[in-house]
Amino acid sequence: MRVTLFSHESDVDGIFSSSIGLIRYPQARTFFLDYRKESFMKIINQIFFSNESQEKNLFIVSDLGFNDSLLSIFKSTFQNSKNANNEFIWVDHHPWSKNTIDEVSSFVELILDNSGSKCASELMYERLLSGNAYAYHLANLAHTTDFFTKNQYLSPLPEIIRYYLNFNDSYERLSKLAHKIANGILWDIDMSEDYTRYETLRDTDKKRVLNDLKIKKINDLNVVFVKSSPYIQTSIFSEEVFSLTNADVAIFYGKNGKISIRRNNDKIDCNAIALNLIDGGGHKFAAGGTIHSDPNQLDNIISEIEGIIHKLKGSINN
Ligand SMILES: [Mn+2]
Repeated sequence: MRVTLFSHESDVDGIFSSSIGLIRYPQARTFFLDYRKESFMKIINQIFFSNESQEKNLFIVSDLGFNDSLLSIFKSTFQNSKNANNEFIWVDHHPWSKNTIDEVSSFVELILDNSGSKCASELMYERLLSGNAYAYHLANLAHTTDFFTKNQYLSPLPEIIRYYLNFNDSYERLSKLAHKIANGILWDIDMSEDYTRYETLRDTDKKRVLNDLKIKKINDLNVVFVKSSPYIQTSIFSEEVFSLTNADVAIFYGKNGKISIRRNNDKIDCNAIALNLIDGGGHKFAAGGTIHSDPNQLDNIISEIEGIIHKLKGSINN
């Protein structure tokens, strides 16, 4: 059987989901994707071209929410491929629309959790390796990272992942990392050397970014706007930003209009804001998307976020 694993590229949960898949299927090919349409088209292409192979295919997608705008193309791809005797498992903890679930559930085994209490790695563990002590440990570490519970130590993998995403060969680097983790290696000499290089780049960028912070009061929220950097791991850095500013919400913005949202308390859900952005998604603690307005003007970013928060707070208070 040919096994292909598609997983989220940008965090511990995504990489660990893939590693758990690799413990179960060491022969699997791995793909690491983001939320752009092109990424989802990679899934569709892989499924489409596999129909020609004689061997049976198993496709596992993990830690990626569904892109509803691609529903009909996914549906026909699944349908054709099912006829070729292929199998699909989609494991996810982001919210799925009822319509999508209804439309795809006869082609795909859906392992979804929308309780907001599990990460994708835990669902992968339960579905693929229930009872395996090492996979359980990985799932648990991913949970600690995803839910910011800080109840156990994790080597600086979130930052190593952030660092690797900056390279042209990020795919090879992430894939190697996922294989190491599948083999029980959570830290080694290569990671240690990479981390030292990374720290220099990160600290230079941190200084620059902290000089440019903007804080704005929107309704009852203090919102801090922070320039993002490819060398800064947003969730970890957001804690530093919160302790410096005592803001309720942090909006990290990049040149391309990409926004990451983190919160300091439960006054607002990050994904509620993100759902008003282009391709927005995520969960209560962390979410992201792309703004509609010109991303080169901070004022535009601020007023778009302001509009969204007014809308959300208005609909709650009135
Ligand atoms: Mn996740």
